[in-house]
Amino acid sequence: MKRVFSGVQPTGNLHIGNYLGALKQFVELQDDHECIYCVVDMHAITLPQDPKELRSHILDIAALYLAVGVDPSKSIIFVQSEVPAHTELSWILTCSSYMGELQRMTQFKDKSKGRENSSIPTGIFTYPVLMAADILLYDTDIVPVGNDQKQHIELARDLAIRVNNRFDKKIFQVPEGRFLKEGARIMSLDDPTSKMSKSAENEFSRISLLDTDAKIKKAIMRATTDSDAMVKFDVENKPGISNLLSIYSVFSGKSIETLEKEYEGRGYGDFKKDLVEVTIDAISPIRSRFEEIRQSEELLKVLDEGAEKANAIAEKVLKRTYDAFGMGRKRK
Ligand code: ATP
Ligand code: LTN
Repeated sequence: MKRVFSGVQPTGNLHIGNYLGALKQFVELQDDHECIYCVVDMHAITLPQDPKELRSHILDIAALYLAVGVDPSKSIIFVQSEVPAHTELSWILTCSSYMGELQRMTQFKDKSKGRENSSIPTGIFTYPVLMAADILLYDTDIVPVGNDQKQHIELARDLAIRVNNRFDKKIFQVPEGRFLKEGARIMSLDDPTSKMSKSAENEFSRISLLDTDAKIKKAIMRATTDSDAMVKFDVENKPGISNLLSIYSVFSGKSIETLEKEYEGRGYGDFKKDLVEVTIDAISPIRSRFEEIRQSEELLKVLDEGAEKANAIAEKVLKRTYDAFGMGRKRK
């Protein structure tokens, strides 16, 4: 069975972009793959987090994994900082990476824009190396993520190939990204030229998986569209309605062409009203399952067991890497 690994940062509640780009794939893959899903709290601290909120968000994300349908009897679910090998491998990979390749990462460029070198946190610079360590530590074949992570996956591949070539031996499995055709990049509702984000200031720019029905309705009814009122998919000229069409399509299972036909000549009002209904139908069961799981002792047990299993796999790969590099003393 091929192995799958992915992670989500505990920096806030998940939105439908996270769900449609990443989590939906987590669930689809678990029947015929060996899946490992991580709550990446080490990544979250690349920017300052309130300690109490971070602790709470870690459990929120783990509960959301379960609420969307990740099944702990099939998949391993764990918290990154509970497996020390992530930071250990990250250092080794840091010593195999170049400043130039990290400087080219668009996420780093975005997050450091307008700042002097002296005030750019080192963590946002080396973040993709830690992500590569996450992936390579489990001999991962497939990494299901949204489109925004393409460049980071490419770096993980480059680092794996570089180390393998250096020792002329397969130390690391070379992973591949898995991106969905629809949903891989859900855009912001108030600015459809930038991606929907947990951290954007305007809460109506996103739909969170834990939003109330009233909030979902308000966000969709307010969503930016153009003035010609034609329900047509055209990302370049009609980015707002195209984004809403993508969301409608993945939640309803209907193709974009079918939806275009259905709403021909009917304007945006009808379309948005129906989209509200489709979105609420998809999200409200997740919300009610979340409430139950988040309070349960079961959640803590799942994470304890997950960390134990993850540690066992990661230790082996870390030892293999230490042996290749000649680190420490030889042990059995
Ligand atoms: P944000 O920028 O929204 O604060 P993030 O990108 O920093 O969040 P994560 O929470 O770690 O990050 O992302 C989890 C998963 O969700 C990743 O696989 C990422 O590619 C995916 N993802 C994030 N935003 C979107 C989006 N707008 N559309 C599709 N997938 C997304
Ligand atoms: N950088 C990712 C989160 C992440 C991840 C990973 C995803 C950290 N480590 C390993 C897949 C595999 C993001 O979405 N911001």
